[in-house]
Amino acid sequence: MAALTIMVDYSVDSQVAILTLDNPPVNALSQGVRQGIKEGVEQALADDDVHSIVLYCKGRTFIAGADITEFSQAPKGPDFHAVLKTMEDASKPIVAAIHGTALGGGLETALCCHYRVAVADAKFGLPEVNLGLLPGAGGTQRLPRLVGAEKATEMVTSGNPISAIEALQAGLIDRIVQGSLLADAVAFAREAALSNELPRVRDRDDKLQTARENPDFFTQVRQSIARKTRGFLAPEYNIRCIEAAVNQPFDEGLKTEAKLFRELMAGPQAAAQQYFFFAERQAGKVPDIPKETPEIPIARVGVIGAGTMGGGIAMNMVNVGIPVTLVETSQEALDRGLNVVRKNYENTARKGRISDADVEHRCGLINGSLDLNDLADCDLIIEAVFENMAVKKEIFSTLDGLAKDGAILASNTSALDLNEIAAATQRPEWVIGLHFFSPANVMKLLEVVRGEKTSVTVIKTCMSLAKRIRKVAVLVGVCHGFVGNRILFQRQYQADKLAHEGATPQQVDKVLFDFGFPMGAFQMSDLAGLDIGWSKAKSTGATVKDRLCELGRFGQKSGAGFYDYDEKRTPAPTPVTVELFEEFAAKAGITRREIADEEILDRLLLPMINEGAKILQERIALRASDIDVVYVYGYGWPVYRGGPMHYANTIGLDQVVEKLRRYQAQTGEAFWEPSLLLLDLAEKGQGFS
Ligand code: 3H9
Repeated sequence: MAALTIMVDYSVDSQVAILTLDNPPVNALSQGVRQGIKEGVEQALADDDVHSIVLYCKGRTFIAGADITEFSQAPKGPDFHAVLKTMEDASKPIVAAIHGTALGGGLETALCCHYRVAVADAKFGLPEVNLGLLPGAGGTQRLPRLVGAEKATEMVTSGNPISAIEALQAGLIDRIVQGSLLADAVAFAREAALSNELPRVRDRDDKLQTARENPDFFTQVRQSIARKTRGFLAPEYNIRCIEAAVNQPFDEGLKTEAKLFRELMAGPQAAAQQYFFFAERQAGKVPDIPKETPEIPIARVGVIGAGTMGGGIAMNMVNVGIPVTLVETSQEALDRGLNVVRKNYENTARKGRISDADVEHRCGLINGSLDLNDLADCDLIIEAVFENMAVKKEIFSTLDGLAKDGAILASNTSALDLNEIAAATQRPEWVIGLHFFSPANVMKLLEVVRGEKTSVTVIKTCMSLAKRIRKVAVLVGVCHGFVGNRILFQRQYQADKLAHEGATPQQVDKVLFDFGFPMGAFQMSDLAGLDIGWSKAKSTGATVKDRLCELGRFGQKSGAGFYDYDEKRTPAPTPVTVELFEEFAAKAGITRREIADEEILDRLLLPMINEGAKILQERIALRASDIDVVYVYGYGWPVYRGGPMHYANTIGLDQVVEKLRRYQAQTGEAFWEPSLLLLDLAEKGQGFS
């Protein structure tokens, strides 16, 4: 075997040239790969003893796409399009041998081969949309020619990969191999050489016919994804490319694709989404945990509390086959919790996402109990009762007496002092916070809260467990509200103030919705429930929220809160809320006024950025990008704006400081004082990095 570049080897097996790519971890199309493929194909074409070529990848996957780290660098080495042209125009058949994931530029490379064979568990996709892009190397023009415009549109707008069997049925691949991938691909190449055919995807046209005959097709696609893709540019650009594939000759379509790709690549959304791709992966890395740190095997989990959170947490575990002991204080509460879990699974089964047998299997993995002693054999026990320090301390003290040695004791607290909870045990190093977000079976974020004494083994185990249950974990330190809620408190405070000063809740919410959040601050409060931490007996009616609760307006669940709700839970503005804000404003001597949307947005977002900077300064978060991961996955910050810290970088930290100072001068409030870190970075002309 001869090395063409350090990433590509060339060998010949009885007239079949084999190009072996080796660029761990995912065989991205880095410069050395592109160069190696081009030289390898040219060498094989020049070699009279070679009649066909196989493109094969070492390691865990076929090419998973362009090398994203190269996007921010000046282009080097052979142009990707030139490499693909050499392949597509080759006078000897090329066979792509696919395992793992053929994604993005990887699938585009395979589409420029004459044939594609794959192992049964391979996956195929064009996920560029998730990076704010479109497949810019012919993918939008070639894929619909093989699988039809309908399937191609679905793949490029969702970014979701398809399985080998689906790919075979759709015509994307030619064969699923059962034996050794390389040996079978070589055998396939021999057959191909005998056939004397060189099928090029670009020459196909038949599969585009259905879309051509349906003039409403693209309108329907746009309508069907409008809600899900609101605010994002890339899905629409991807659709335009498929439209070009349907309506333009191939080479014209390629030009359209190239033009739209360049536009996206130059824009802020692609930058934000690519930043976020790496931010998400970075979040899993904890610098002070040595590689050799052992992990505790988690074979059984205990969950205390079968409410919305406890039930959702249990579902996460049984979804990946981890049995759960779910403990409640009364049979009624336990039955209610178990019923909700079953209903959730039955709904998922009704949508066809799991089978009826899955429903039974998963429900069967949850063992309900009324006795904390049943948690004695659990490797991890997660307390998910309501937010009350005294109750939590009592539970942890009890757990200390009954949990086995080496069991991790976790609290799902969303704001309380984890160190105080840990101090209720004799084993604080085994105590950690696992802050799931509601609904816990859906939301991707998990804040892993590191107490003063939490051991690195416990942290490492919990970070791994998060991956296993398909969550994105972010490690945070102890403070009131940790990263997510602490920042949110600032936004809520301003939202409330704005409503006192003259903005309506729907104006505030619309500003946030238009920015890209799925809902605004008041709708979010209504969803969470206004009665959290409120009791009829102790209510003083001191805030608008208290008064709403006194009126029985607890939020969505009672059909009314800041808004009125119909049976479909659609919010409608109500004079009740506005009158309450007017009454409170009058009492406080606030003159109500019209407030511009721009001021509302500033006053909601700038304090979040400032609080994020304080969190970094206090080392509650390891890095600015971790805060962004918390906000995108836990609070609906639009990923095309990167997260609050990335967003601050795009505005410029000097601008952030200037605006904070302006509001400080206007109001005289210390609230607006910029954090020291923010001041320092702004002065140096730097961003959060
Ligand atoms: C594209 O192709 C544009 C084209 O249309 C051409 C235009 C002209 N580049 O996710 P993991 C790194 S755009 C560079 O933890 P997994 C990743 O950062 C691309 N690096 O593993 C991580 O590094 P580290 C279209 C990449 O097993 C490590 O690999 N393709 C790339 O959970 C492991 O990643 C995509 O969007 C890359 N393309 O998942 C696919 N991909 O260890 C993006 C990964 O230092 N990739 N890395 O943190 C993925 O979806 C997943 O990585 C994959 C593996 C499913 C492949």
